[in-house]
Formats: sequence, C-alpha cells, structure tokens
Amino acid sequence: MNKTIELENRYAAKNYLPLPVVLTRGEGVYVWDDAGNKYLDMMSAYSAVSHGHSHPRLVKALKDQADKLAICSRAFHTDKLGPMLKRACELTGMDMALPMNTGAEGVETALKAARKWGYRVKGIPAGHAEIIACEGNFHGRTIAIVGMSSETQYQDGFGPFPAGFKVIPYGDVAALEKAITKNTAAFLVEPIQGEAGIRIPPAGYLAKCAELCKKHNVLLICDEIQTGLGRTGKLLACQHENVKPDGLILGKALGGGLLPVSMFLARKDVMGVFTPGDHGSTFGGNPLASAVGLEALNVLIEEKLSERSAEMGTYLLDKLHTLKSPLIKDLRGKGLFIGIEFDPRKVSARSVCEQLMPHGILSKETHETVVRLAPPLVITREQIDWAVERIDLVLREMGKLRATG
Ligand code: IF1
Repeated sequence: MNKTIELENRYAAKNYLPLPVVLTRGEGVYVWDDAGNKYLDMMSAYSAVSHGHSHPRLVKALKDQADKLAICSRAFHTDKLGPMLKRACELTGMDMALPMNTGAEGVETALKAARKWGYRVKGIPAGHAEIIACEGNFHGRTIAIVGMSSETQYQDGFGPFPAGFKVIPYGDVAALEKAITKNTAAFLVEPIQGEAGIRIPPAGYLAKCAELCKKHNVLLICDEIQTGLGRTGKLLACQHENVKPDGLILGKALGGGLLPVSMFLARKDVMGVFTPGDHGSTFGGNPLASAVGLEALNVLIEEKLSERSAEMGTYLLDKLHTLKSPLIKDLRGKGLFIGIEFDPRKVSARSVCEQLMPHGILSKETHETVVRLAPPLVITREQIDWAVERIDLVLREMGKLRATG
C-alpha cells in the first residue's frame, strides 16, 4: 500500500472514499500523481477549479496579496473587499453582497437573511418563517442545511434538525405553489441539481418559480455555488431562463481553484436586514480571498470562460452521444456540466471511474449511477477528443467483460 495513503488512512476520518491515487501537482486541465502519471481532471474539484489548476494570473494575485496583507478581520476596512464585491454585484445584477468562505457558509447566510427579511420586511410572525427547498438538493453539510436534505445518509446520526423547512419535488411548479403559505420567506433552489446527478428541470421551470415567488412575495434564492461562474455555459445558470433571483449564492470557482471564497448576494432590502454584529466570519472577505476572487472574476470574463463552457460542453456532449454504449442509460448536461448516467444493472459509476483512472482520466461518481464530467472550462477540443477516445475504450472493455460474464 502506498505510504502516503497509509498515512491518510491512519489519521484522516473516513468521511470520503478517494480513488487510489495520490496527487502532487496540477496545471491547467492536468494533474500528476506521486509516480509522475498524468491525468486529465474531468471533475475540477466539484467545479471549484473552473479556471484550471494553478492559473498563472490567479497564482500571481494570491502571491502578490499574500506578500502584502492576507488576513486582518473585518474589524477594519481593506483596499480589496469593496472592488471585489462591486465587480460581483455588477456581473450578477445584484445590489449588495456579504462575503464568506465556503459554500455552506454562503447558504447559511442566505437562510438567515431570508428569515430575518421574512420577519422584518414581509411581516411573518416571529419564529414562523418557512423556507422551501427541493428533493435532491445539495446546499452543504451544516446541520441546518442537511436538515432539509432528502438524502438520508447526509442526515443519519446528525439530528435533531431545525424547524421551518419544507421539501418539495424538484422541477414541479405546482408543488411550489401548493407549498407556499403566508409564512413562506424563501424558495432555495439549484438551477441544475449537481449532487443529485446533473438533474436539469423542465424548460421554463425556474422562470415559472420566479413568477410564483414574485406573486407571493417570496424570495427566490438560487444556489449557484456549482452551476455559477460559467459552468453551464452562461455566467449564471439562471440566465438560461432570463431569471434574476432575489438572492444568489456563489462559491467554489470564485476562489480561482486556490482558496475558499463564497458570498451571498441580494437585493438591497434583503441585505439591509443585517446590522453590525448580526452575522460574521473570521475569514469572510479577507484581502487575500478578495484579491483572488476579483482576479477570478476578471479571468472568467477576459478569457470568455462562460462562452468556452457553452461551446466545449456542446462539443463534448455531441461526441459522447456517438458512443452508443449499452451501459449508458442517459446523457445530459448544460455547458461543461455533464453527467453520464449508467444502467445500474450493468455497471456502477464508481467502477467506471476506477477503470478510467489508469487511462489517465480522473472523475467522480455521484450517487451510484452518474459519472460527472465537469472539466476546467479552459479545456480544448483536442483534450476533449483525447478524453472521449479513452471513455469509449473503457466502456467497450467493460461492455465486453460484462457480455462474457
Ligand atoms: C461534499 C458536488 C456535492 C454545492 C452546492 C453548496 C455546496 C456545494 C450546489 C456547499 C458543495 C461539494 C461538497 C462536497 C461534494 C460536492 C458536491 F455536487 F459538488 F459534487 F456534495 F453535492 N451548494 N458541493 O454543490 O459548498 O461548503 O462544500 O464549499 O460535501 O462531499 P461547500
């Protein structure tokens, strides 16, 4: 057994089951293991590495700022936070933002803002605010967030959970209309569900939800931590339906693949519920994260990564459709946010990932049946061709093995 893996096995909690590979270096769409083997990264750390590993401009922004001022708390202003929040608001059309670190913290900030807005602005009786989420949601791993999860494993052993949350079927507008009451503060939704297996709702779903929320004075809050920042072929996935949410959460790629940066963005009257001391975070909005976050947004726009994602995603999906493997049950995606759903009677997604690895492709299954293909948005046609050739080879080998039993 690899000494490094042994060390992790000895000291790390078993909350993940990594593939048996030890990564040591990353550059662009590639990563290398401790034996010098090179891999094409087809999952980009769950879309946190949309810019590619160690993007030169982002590493420079990190190093320059680290040499100046990295962490100083928000007890003081800095020269980096304002410009980053301004850029984020301009690009998303939101009025204001509250900077945090991880996605879950961004979501928790949104939940608190929605509840307080419900009480202070909408006039919901104290302690009765309701927030609606969808089955199959993934919004993070905190107690409040897993409390609204429909995935029993994410809840098992972690109860009891806070009250005030309702879960409705994803993609079902009528279910949302039925679930809204006079005490509903917000509807929290992923424009495309990631962990649920790249689930794309019916066309028009998000736009109809937005209309319903407006009609009932309910905040529409889009979790774009994974779908945002170019991943689905537009800056924000909600732009595919020309929806401008009342609240928006960004994370993952906002950190440029270098460090955790997240934020909750919203209308002025929503963000206005926060007064000094209501909410905070030691690291939220630190100048190091702000410098990298601003440069991540600049690179995203200047390198047209959203447009690349649309073009390369269509190219990749079209090539995958030519594979015709009997193991594939469904193929779906938007931009470079693609899932191959396999027939569980024939093969597990995990085993496909295990077979792809020695062929130089790293990816991750989600649940038992879907292999996620979400490479850095800087991927080229040639690299996609290289990847699809190997996926084809692996599926043929696995199909033959299965056929001969
Ligand atoms: C794990 C995947 C899961 C997210 C959305 C908030 C968060 C995430 C839409 C929380 C985080 C990560 C977490 C990681 C696996 C991965 C993931 F879909 F991206 F693959 F689980 F769904 N909203 N997603 O996707 O952000 O606090 O992690 O920064 O927990 O195993 P975080």
